[in-house]
Amino acid sequence: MKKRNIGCSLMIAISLSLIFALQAEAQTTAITLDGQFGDWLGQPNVLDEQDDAQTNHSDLSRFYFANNPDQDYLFFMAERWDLGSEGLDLRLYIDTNNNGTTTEAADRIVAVRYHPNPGGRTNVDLFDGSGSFIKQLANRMNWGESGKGGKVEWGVPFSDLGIMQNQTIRMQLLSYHGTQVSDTVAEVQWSPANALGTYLLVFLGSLGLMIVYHRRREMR
Ligand SMILES: [Ca+2]
Ligand SMILES: [Ca+2]
Ligand SMILES: [Ca+2]
Repeated sequence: MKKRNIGCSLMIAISLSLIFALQAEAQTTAITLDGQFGDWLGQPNVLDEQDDAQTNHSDLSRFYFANNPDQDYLFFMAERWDLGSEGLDLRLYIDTNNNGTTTEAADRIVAVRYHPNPGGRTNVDLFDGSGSFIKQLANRMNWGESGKGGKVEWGVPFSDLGIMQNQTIRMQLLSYHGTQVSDTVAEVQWSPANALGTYLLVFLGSLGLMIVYHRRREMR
C-alpha cells in the first residue's frame, strides 16, 4: 500500500509539474546570474514534494530551467523548502544525446555547491558523464540567496555541454547529503532552442518516472 501511495503522489506531483511547465509563456524577462530571483517568474519549472529528502536542508521544492534569446547559454535555478543557513550540494545530470543514459563521455554532470553564508557563495564545476573533470564554471560567485537562503541559480554555455540549438536533452537534478543522494526531482526532456520562439516543449518521459520511482524505492 505504501509503494502505491508513493507512486500515486509522484504521479500527482509530476502532473502538477507538467502544468506549471506548460504555463511558461514567452513574456518573461532575461535571466541574469546575480543572486536575485525575480527574473525566474514564469519560467518553466518542475515541482518536487516536501519531506521526501534525507535532510531538511537538501529537500528540493522546485527546479527551474530557461535560456535567453540570442544567447547560447542554459540557465538553471534550484529552490529548497527549508530557508536555512546550511549549504546545499546539487548534481544536475544532463543526457546530452538523449539516449536514456547519463554516464557517457558525451553527457554532462554539473556539480553545484551553494552556501548562504557568506553572500550566497556558489561554486560550479563541470564533469563529463563518466565523471572526468572538464572545467570550473564558477568560483565563489554570489548566485544564491544570502543569510537564510533557499534559492541558487547557475548557467552553462552550450559549447561546454557540446549541444546545438534545437537539440533535445534530458535533465535530472539531485541533491546530496554527503556522498548519498538525498532528493531527486523528476526528469525533464527539453529542447532549449524552442524557448527562443513561441513554442516550448517540456516532456516528462515515462523513463524519468521509472528512474524517480525506483530511486525513491532504493532510498527507503
Ligand atoms: Ca537572477
Ligand atoms: Ca523534495
Ligand atoms: Ca547519454
